[in-house]
Amino acid sequence: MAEISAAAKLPSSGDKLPSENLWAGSMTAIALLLVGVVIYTSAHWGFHPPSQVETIDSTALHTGGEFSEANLGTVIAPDGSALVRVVAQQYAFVPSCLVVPTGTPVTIRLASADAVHGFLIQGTNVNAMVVPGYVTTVHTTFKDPGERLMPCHEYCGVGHQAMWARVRVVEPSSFPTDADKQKAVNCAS
Ligand SMILES: [Cu+2]
Repeated sequence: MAEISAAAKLPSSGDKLPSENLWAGSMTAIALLLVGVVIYTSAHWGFHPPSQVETIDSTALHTGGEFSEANLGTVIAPDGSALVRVVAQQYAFVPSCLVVPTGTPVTIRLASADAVHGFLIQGTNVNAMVVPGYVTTVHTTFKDPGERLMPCHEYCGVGHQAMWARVRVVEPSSFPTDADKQKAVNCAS
């Protein structure tokens, strides 16, 4: 009785308890599931991190260049695709209501005038950060007409919760055009 040492009661080093096997197996399954989700969302839904590293002077957006006031909003390129330019600033997106056509490739370019912001468009693959000093470019296509919310999802200061825009998706036939085609359009056009 007294001869049984404490060490003899422990399982030998090669043994695994059933609970250990269960734990290792379920952790492996969860890790594989997460990898699968990443592959599925990137391949099927087109979720990709914005890979373009394009710099801009965030302190001078209002003084001219690509993100000057007349350029903010949507322009239709000669090939029919849409290009949307937006400035994110504390605590609004400019313009606050974007208009885009259905069934058309849309490129959205954002620049921040101050802090780090983020944006997503409900029901689409659009979800990115807007970092001062860089231009964020995302691509999408809107299938159905309607209105979608575009909130800022990166805490950017005390007014963050009020920072959101709307995206109005319309049939190409009812897309607004600027009379002299000099200015980008938005919901108010
Ligand atoms: Cu913000």
